[in-house]
Amino acid sequence: MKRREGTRFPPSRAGPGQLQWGAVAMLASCATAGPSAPPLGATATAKACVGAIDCKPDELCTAPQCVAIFPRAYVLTVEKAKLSPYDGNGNPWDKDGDGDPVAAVSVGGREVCRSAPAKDQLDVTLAVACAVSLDAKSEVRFTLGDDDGGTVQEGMLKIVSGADLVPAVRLGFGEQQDALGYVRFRLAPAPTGSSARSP
Ligand SMILES: [Ca+2]
Repeated sequence: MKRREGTRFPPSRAGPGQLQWGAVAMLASCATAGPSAPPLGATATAKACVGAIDCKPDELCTAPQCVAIFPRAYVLTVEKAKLSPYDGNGNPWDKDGDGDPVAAVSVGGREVCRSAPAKDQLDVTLAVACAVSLDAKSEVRFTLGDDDGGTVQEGMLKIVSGADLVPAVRLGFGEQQDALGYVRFRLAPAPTGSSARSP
């Protein structure tokens, strides 16, 4: 049988440090296919729970029991990125139109995910998932910038500690914002048995 030539998958546009949503989803689904393991952070004295109200402030309810919030693996999903109409100097982000928001997340100085630039959309809905491993001292950095010719101009930097993310863990979402824009994210425990990149 003659082999067909000229049919190729489109090349990935992501660089080595850029995690793509599809790749994360695949990892998660593979990781949950095996036999279940005890939840990370579970202890012999773990309290039974059906919701967060049953657990201590520094615990999560991963039914049927409370587990420590840290350390454990999470999926941090960037859901929204919004740029102000002007940069920090009061100028338009681009000469050719509105800014092109790019959101990125790093943990401990290592970038774990980055959204594709949204061309001329100041307010963009995203679904960029990052597999992260967090402890109480983890530094999670959200970067929101304008993509200009492939170079990200950082318009906003926010550094938060893992401890600051506790309310987001318990509520499931949070926001990092300043005058130039904001990043909305959702933080959820990673599926049991899945792996995350170490900070
Ligand atoms: Ca633009």
